[in-house]
Amino acid sequence: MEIDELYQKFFNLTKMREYKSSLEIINNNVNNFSAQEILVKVIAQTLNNIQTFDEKGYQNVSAFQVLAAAKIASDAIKILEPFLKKEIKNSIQKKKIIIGNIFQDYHGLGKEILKVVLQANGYQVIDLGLNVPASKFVETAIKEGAHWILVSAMMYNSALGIKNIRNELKKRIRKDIKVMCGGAPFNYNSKLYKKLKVDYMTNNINEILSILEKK
Ligand code: B12
Repeated sequence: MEIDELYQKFFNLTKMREYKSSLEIINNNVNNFSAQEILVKVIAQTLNNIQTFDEKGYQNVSAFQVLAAAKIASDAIKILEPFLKKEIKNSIQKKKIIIGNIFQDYHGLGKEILKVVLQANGYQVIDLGLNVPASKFVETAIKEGAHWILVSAMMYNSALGIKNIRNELKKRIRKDIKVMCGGAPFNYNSKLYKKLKVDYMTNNINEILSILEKK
């Protein structure tokens, strides 16, 4: 089976809210593909494609289907976590990284994927969770001696709040703490992160790792 075929099967089962079979197909394929590939090309893709709209703006799936897909994805991520840790042997970095969803944003699945990938690569991740005020990101980074804040946003309006992280850093004169952001709104507007005074933006997992390694 190719990865695209696994995606299609997982997508169809998830859309039909087939909880058991969706997780079964992940379990049956953990040894056929890398865990990171399944996370990005199967699970993240499924969530991003589950909800489409017709020309009148009506959704093709119900809110229940989206919620069920989120639950399936969250449990599938848990299945993959130990495999990801086994795959990555280079676990010597001990950099602390603060992650979280910006204020008013409860779309935590992208952040979960980010978290398991970072942990598997040896980073010490401090996850502040969902709906996190800008000041909390900055206070925690300072308290923990972390030099990176990674912030996730899935909605345009919540993404705008990311700008407050830079304001809080300025207030405390902490130019040494870098901010990286990611999430759907940044795919549609490539200049948005600059407007929010963020240092880096990417939605590509490999790129996240190479930015963190270089800086
Ligand atoms: C699943 C989902 C939900 C679930 C979330 C469950 C959960 N536990 O996360 C539920 C049902 C709860 C939900 C609720 C709502 N949602 Co919603 N949701 C979605 C959906 C279908 C998929 C999002 C998702 O999980 N994607 C998969 C993940 C894995 O992708 P990702 O987050 O992009 O992450 C990847 C990368 O972006 C990157 N990344 C992510 N974060 C970061 C951070 C950094 C630092 C880096 C470097 C990279 C990075 O790495 C990840 C792995 O590859 C999208 C539609 C879509 N196609 O995007 C709508 C969507 C985001 N939702 C939307 C809306 C409007 C809402 C609600 C307001 C609906 C309502 N009326 O109540 C609420 C708001 C809740 C809130 N305040 O946050 C809108 C936002 C529109 C906008 N203007 O911005 C969307 C786009 C749907 C739409 N087209 O209208 N939602």
